[in-house]
Amino acid sequence: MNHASLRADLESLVGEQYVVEHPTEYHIYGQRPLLSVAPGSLEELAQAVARLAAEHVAIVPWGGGTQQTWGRPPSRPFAVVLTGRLNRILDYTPDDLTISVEAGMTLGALSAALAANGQMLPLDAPLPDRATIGGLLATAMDGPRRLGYGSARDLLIGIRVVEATGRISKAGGMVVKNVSGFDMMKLYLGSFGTLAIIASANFKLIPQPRSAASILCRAATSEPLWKLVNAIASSQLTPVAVEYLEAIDLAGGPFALAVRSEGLSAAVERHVRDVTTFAAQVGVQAEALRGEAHVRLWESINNLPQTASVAADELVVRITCLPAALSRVLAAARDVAQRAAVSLQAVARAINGIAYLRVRGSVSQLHEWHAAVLQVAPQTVLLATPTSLVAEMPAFGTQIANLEVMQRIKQEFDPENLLNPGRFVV
Ligand SMILES: Cc1cc2nc3c(=O)[nH]c(=O)nc-3n(C[C@H](O)[C@@H](O)[C@@H](O)COP(=O)(O)OP(=O)(O)OC[C@H]3O[C@@H](n4cnc5c(N)ncnc54)[C@H](O)[C@@H]3O)c2cc1C
Repeated sequence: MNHASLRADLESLVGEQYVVEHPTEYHIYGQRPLLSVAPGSLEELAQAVARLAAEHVAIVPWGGGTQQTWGRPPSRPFAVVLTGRLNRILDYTPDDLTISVEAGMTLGALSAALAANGQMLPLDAPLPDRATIGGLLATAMDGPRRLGYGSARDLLIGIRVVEATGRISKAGGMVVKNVSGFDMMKLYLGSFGTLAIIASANFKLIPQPRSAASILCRAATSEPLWKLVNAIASSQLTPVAVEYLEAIDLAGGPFALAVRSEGLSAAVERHVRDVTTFAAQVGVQAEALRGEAHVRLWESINNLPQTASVAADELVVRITCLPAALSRVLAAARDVAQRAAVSLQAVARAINGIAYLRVRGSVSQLHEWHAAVLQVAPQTVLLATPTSLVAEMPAFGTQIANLEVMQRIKQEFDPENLLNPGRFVV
């Protein structure tokens, strides 16, 4: 690679102040980038990617940097392409309940803009004031409210990306009902930036609810809470989140269930009443939280999987399993934690079969815990790993579905393996 001419070309493209050689930020598991470049428009992004590709330089797309420890570290030297300057609203007609935003916009900024019109994009992410829309889509991050509103997969209606060659392409559009056909945009969801850099995304929106409250149910053991989950799941109630919690400070007990209701006041009050009744039937205390206490509880639930500031002895994982298997999987994870003497915190989308866990202990304890958890939950993904373990632990579990299909798609999109090399399963 000719460093000097690459740097000069990128500087003339995006402006001198937006290219930094060997920046001190943006390191991943101790690896520092060759350079960072911050394009200010879609065209600059496309041209910067084309220029890096021409020099065969690997690229790590970088949004807010909150999920850069997910998966594996880059397998060779890389440049980071920052999306932070691509943070504008491109198209927003509140009456249509649709919006188009650039990928570097944070979820927090987007939520604030929508709140001004009484609307929302009901996606939850850790550290919303840093997490960008691009990063959220690339990791297919999901939050507790996916129970009520669906995940990004259900809210995304269009996407614009820059491919590994610098070519701009788009899929979907700005209408809620797109014509049928091969749904290309879903490919980029959860692709960890290995197929293209997401430049902008279009979403359908939801009116903000008139009223919201939580019912927090605490128990000394987990069993009655799973009975409560079953009672809620088989009832007519439609809470937007049913979250199982272990060792969460704000929940105020070793085990808890947080049920979130949003909508008309009468519907919210019915949830409070009925969930309290179900809780009493299984011998569990229930408390209604409103206003600030309700908001803070969900912030702490959303932030549990954050990986922007993990301790050196901390492992953060995402487990997916059949919803019916979740209580068994979490009990096994807890038993092993007790045996290995590691501390464990968990939040779990109780009706969706998804859990996020934080575990702390020595390297050998974490190793023991993780190996045992893989036995019961082979689809356990590592979100943050102690640096000394990152090379040995299987980042995407031991049961990877459709690997061959993913390899063929990667080969088609990025034959030189320039985008996030080593990060994902392909
Ligand atoms: C190892 C790995 C492989 C991936 N493979 C693909 C892929 O093949 N295609 C793709 O589009 N993206 C794939 N991705 C990319 C992406 O990150 C997906 O995890 C993402 O698209 C998940 O979608 P989701 O958010 O809807 O599902 P998730 O949030 O992952 O949730 C999975 C849901 O499926 C349920 N579930 C799990 N097993 C079963 C089962 N056997 N029967 C019924 N329900 C079940 C769980 O209860 C859970 O509700 C893969 C990611 C990883 C880490």
